[in-house]
Amino acid sequence: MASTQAAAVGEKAPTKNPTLLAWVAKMAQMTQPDSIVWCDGSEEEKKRLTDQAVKEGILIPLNQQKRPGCYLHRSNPNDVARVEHLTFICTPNKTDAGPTNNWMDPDEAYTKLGQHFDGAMKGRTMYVVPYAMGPIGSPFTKIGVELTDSVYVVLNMRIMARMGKQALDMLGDSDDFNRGLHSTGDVNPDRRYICHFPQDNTIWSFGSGYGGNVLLGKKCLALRIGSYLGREEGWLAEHMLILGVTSPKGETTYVAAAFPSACGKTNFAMLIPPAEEYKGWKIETVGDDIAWMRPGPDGRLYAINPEAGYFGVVPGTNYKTNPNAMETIAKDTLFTNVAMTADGDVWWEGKDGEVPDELTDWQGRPWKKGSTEKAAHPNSRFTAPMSNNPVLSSKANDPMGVPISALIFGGRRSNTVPLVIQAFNWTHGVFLGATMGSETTAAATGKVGVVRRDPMAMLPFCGYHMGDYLQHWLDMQKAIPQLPKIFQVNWFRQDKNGKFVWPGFGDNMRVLEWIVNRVHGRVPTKETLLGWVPRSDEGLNLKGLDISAEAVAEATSIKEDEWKAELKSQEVFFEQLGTKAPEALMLQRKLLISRLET
Ligand code: SAT
Ligand code: MN
Repeated sequence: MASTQAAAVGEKAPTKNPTLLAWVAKMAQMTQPDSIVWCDGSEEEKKRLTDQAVKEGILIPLNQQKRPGCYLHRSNPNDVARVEHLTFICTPNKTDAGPTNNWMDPDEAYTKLGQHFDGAMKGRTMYVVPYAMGPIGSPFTKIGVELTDSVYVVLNMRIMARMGKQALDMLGDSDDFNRGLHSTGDVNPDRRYICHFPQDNTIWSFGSGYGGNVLLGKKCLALRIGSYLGREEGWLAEHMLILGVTSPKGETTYVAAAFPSACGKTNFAMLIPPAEEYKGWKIETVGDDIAWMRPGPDGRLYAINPEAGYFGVVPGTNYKTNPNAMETIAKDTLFTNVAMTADGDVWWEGKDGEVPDELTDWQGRPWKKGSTEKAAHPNSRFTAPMSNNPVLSSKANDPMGVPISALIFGGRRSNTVPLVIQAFNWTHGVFLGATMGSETTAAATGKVGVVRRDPMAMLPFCGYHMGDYLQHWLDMQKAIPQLPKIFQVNWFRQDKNGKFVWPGFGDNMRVLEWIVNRVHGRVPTKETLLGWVPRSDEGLNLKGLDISAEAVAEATSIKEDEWKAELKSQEVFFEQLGTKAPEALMLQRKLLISRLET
């Protein structure tokens, strides 16, 4: 059986890569699929697999007049988000994974998951999905191959990555590729594991069919394995959007910004500036979730978006919050766990227009207006090709990436953190990123709305010891002769009635303009104990902004009692890192404490 299968792998394979062939054969021997299909990424293949998914009820065609090329997928209700408690970093030593990751011994993990994978694809097809994270031919780009028994995964991967023949061609005969194995198994949360083996460049994911658990190029390769490779190879894999902002004078500045999942990265990356006050300004998207950054030949830090599509949060998206996203998802989009209207269109909480009287909810049940239950799941998602984005940057496919002038760290904080701060220098900026806190969202299972420390928005995505990761950030200073400036932002501050004080969305352009001006040394600033902030006279452009002076004051305020509590919580985090807490960051902490006390 084993050798017949190996032969079959070789016969139909569109490659002669011996390492790849041997690995596929070995995985097939373990999982025992009925057949093996090598994906080429063609249109013909897309049509064939889509038709098949529709026949099997995995995809529901939407109204093709209203949403051409769009389909709805309903996941198992027990499988609607990333599962951080079931996600493991499997390094030989526990300390290499660090205190912020779940750890499993690699031998134990291979054995344990091996038992689940054993025969898991009987009666199923194994799809071999070669994919490139990054533009084909770019020195930044990494190749992965995902073996999966889910046609939904294949159809998502062809949107999210450069998938198929192009990736296989780029790989050639090299053995340098990420080995990803995925089976939906029986979608049982008790048998669900997302395991990363950084030393083996391997990912095994079992028992889920959802998003970041199974589209292995995204969080698993581009961030967890990516961050590990980045440290070894001297670059940064970050949970950051990348955008270019062009002024009316034609000057383009690129920034990268880290926010936790479901905190508006996609909205910020596609922002439309206020029409009146920002005539002639333009924002263009390079990426909405992940940045791979390395020093370029001119000494600046260059970034690519390794992805080719967006896996964005649907609820709250509308023509006011993000018109470009609405255009992006108008065609050729896969929707997961949204509601459906009677005429076969999609609906979600926060969509434009009247709430329909009747819908089919995300679980396929009848839903009536006024129901206390949400019609769309709060973590329902769209998967859309980035080529649909009306403001896609012409540099999104540039193999050299874009030069980054500013790095921004933003959490979701209803208090404490002011609207915008510029760090005093690189080390202080790393401190600001390291001490980020954010209120949890529906992007991961667990309680929503509790503040947790989320350094650089990488808490769930750092593939090694968080202390080493922060030290790597500090060390990068020496490798980048022209350092980007570092900023911290918070769009989510609330007043005492729980109302957001800053309007956010398009008006975040005002903060971005200040950041751009600071980068180019054009505006004066005010020093505070936390960092530099906009001056009240020559600071943020508030022209035409429909909010009170008090609200702006509230959004930008620094309250010392809140900061005393914040420092306590930061202390707990640093203590967790033990001896690996970088000395330079501990000194930053001490300096901040002394500034607060004097
Ligand atoms: O990890 S997902 O891709 O499911 C989305 C996210 O949490 O950012
Ligand atoms: Mn993300």
